[in-house]
Amino acid sequence: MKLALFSVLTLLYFQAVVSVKPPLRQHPLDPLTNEEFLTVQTLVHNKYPTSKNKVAFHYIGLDDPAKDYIAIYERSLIPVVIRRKSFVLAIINGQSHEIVIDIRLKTIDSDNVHKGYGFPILSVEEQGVAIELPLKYPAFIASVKKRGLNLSEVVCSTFSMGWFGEEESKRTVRVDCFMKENSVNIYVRPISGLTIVVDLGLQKIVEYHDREIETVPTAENTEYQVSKQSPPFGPNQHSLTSHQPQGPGFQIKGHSVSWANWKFHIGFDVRAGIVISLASIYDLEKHIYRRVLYKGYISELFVPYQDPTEEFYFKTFFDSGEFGFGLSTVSLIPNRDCPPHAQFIDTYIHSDDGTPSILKNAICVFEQYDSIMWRHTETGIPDEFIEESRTEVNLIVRTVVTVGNYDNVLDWEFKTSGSIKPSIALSGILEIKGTNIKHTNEIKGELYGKLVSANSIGVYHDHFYMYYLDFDIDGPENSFEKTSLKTVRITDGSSKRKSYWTTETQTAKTESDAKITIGPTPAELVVINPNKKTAIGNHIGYRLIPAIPAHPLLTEDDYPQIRGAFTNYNVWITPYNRTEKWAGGLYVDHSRGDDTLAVWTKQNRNIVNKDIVMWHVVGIHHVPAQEDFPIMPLLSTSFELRPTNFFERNPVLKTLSPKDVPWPGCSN
Ligand SMILES: *[C@@H]1O[C@H](CO)[C@@H](O)[C@H](O)[C@H]1NC(C)=O
Ligand SMILES: *[C@@H]1O[C@H](CO)[C@@H](O)[C@H](O)[C@H]1NC(C)=O
Ligand SMILES: [Cu+2]
Repeated sequence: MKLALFSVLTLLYFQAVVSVKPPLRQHPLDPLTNEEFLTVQTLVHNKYPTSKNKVAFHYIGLDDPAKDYIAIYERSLIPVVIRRKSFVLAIINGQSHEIVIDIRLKTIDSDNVHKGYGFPILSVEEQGVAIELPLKYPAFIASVKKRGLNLSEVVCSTFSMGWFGEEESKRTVRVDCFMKENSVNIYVRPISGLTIVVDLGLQKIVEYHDREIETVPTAENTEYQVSKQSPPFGPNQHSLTSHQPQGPGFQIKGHSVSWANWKFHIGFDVRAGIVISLASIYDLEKHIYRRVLYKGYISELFVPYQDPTEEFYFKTFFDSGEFGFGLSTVSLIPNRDCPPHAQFIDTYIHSDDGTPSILKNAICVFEQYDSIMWRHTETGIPDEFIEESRTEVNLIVRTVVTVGNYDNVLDWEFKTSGSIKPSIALSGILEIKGTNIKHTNEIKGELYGKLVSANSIGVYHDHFYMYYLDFDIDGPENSFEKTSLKTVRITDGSSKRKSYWTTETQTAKTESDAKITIGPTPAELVVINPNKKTAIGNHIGYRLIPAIPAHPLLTEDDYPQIRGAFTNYNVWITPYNRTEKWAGGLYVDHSRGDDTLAVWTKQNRNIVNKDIVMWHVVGIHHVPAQEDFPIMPLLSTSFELRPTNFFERNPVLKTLSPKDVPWPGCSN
């Protein structure tokens, strides 16, 4: 033993002497590096040489380490061996393979063929091939000519097709085409009346119909590039600077962030996009970091359009499972998407041949001098005037995911008071359906949307974001409590009042108890640690302050709703299960809804004093209006995870406001 310890110390000493700056140790939750992607690519290619096999990588990600392993990793003082494994979905000779690779040992641990329904995420490259096909397809060229349009000004885009009860499913996409003539705003200029279906395996058009002709909306007033706009500009906005003379209040080491009383890890995945892990908050009284969230990310985004005609019925998108939130993450624009004092993190994504490429400025981190943390003006004490106010400084972690026409601005906001506030803001361009109608007085019958400009229908649709929130409130064993607020009638004349309200708390025993529809009856939804109490005896916990609820309006037997059944409730609780990551299923393209959260929870498992996961649906019903055209100002929604008897008292009671910065020309 002594000898071994001696060798370790010698080794450490030796390393300290040799390397001036030791390389940053990899964290087991770090996203795959460039080299790791290449190792995965090589190992799969070694097993399936591309000379003899057709190999396409549809997902390469980190294979989640077991939570027990992470607990050991976090506790150990001596560095443990970093486990690095990758989970791969590859289509090899037409079959979906699930491959687990040990990156460190350079071995393939397992390789199974998926036999069920559905297909993996579409690759960017195969979609790139599909959108070129119509431009060389004689029937399409004839249709373009018939409409009097210029083929050189046509661009096309791919749309996942869903599943509508057909017995056999192939990997197909619909292709819609648009005019890019005189405006880059292609999505508001669709060429209507065409059905183009491309088989991604065959890479050819397998179905084509030219149905009817509706006017292509004109390019007039659709441009949004500032360089193409003419005056007058306005309203005017004055300059504003941000200046942190002491530097940023946060530190990023690799992918680990520490700021104020928080520390957490930022991961990234080609499917999930940004992943927040190991979020812990420092307790000033207990002198320890206390775990709040083991992991949080957007598990799926379901966007069903509400036009059942041939033109639009299939448009029921699952943006994460079909297109990849990570693959659709875009580089942030410094000083525009994030303030001047932001710091950026790059990440890697991969192509369908497995080659990694860097995505610059994928994530930004910055402090926001927001508003008031707490305040009070006291006028009730004679001869004394008390006013106390503390500035609130928050930390924002931001990404933007642009899936085709829509831009999703996704923030994780951390507050020193212990709250985590995820928010979503939508921008981008409406999906427009062309029409011959130029004015609302020409409307006869159902439009399935609103006229937002001449010849342009903004089709009704929803955006349902499904958040995966694996709480570990002071440890993994947690319970879920619903505290209902209910009216009590006073009938015995004991008060001048006739009623009051009080609370009634129930612990959800099983998954069924925890399927929550947020409605008119108010309730507090709290994840507690049933094994820990505050000094005065309350169970420590974190409360969900939900987003404004949006309930699905499709019938439960409708095919898109079967696939998107995870939106049937606003909140769900499941016992933690490493494979239950994707609320819409692992294989979402052409899925049949047999691997959704709604199906898993039918097991009605016990969730008392267990490692539990909360699933929260944040929805927006979108009835388009003229202001959404030609490009939509941010439309936002958010929710809050707020400490509830987690601390003994207000945890920011003794937090000082940041020092005032002297500024030239300012008197105070
Ligand atoms: C069609 O578009 C191309 C490319 O923009 C342009 O060069 C050409 O002049 C257009 N043809 C007609 C007939 O407008
Ligand atoms: C984890 O989830 C999968 C899918 O729902 C299920 O098949 C499996 O039995 C679960 N494992 C445990 C330990 O519950
Ligand atoms: Cu919308």
